[in-house]
Amino acid sequence: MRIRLVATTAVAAGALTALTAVPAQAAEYDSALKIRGIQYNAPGTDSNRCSTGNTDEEYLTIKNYSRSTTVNLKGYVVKDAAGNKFTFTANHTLQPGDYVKLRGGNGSDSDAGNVVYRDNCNFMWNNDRDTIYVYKPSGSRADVHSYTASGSDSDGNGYITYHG
Ligand SMILES: [Ca+2]
Ligand SMILES: [Ca+2]
Repeated sequence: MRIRLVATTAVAAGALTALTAVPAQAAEYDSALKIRGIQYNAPGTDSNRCSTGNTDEEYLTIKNYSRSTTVNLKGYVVKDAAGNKFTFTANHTLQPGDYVKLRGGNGSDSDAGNVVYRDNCNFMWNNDRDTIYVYKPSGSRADVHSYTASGSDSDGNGYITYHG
């Protein structure tokens, strides 16, 4: 985040410290689970054929950033800008530092393998721009990030890192 100081002479040392301490993400939520990153554009030519397509190469990674709390994904909801929605319906525990890849397509969900499939062969995340919403089972928001391919993916590999 670039901060442009206009009236440099008027800025006291204390104010400058406060400015530089402001995090790049303006709105952060009190949530253990946040978005680690997203492969919004699956490598190769997109094909949503269930048998031979590459929807499973499009994935969202959600990580537990808490140092002490284990979280069950059951009841968590992911939405895109258009309102397409996926609900984690099965128990899947994320220990501190643990993560899950929510992949498109069909496959075997695995807690040990850190993967859940959307069981839908259509792509969810737009290749040009979209917004990723994560909601707690209570309905309150856990995390949200918007992206554009031109502005958020500088190396153009279809992957964007958020909380890392
Ligand atoms: Ca996509
Ligand atoms: Ca990238």
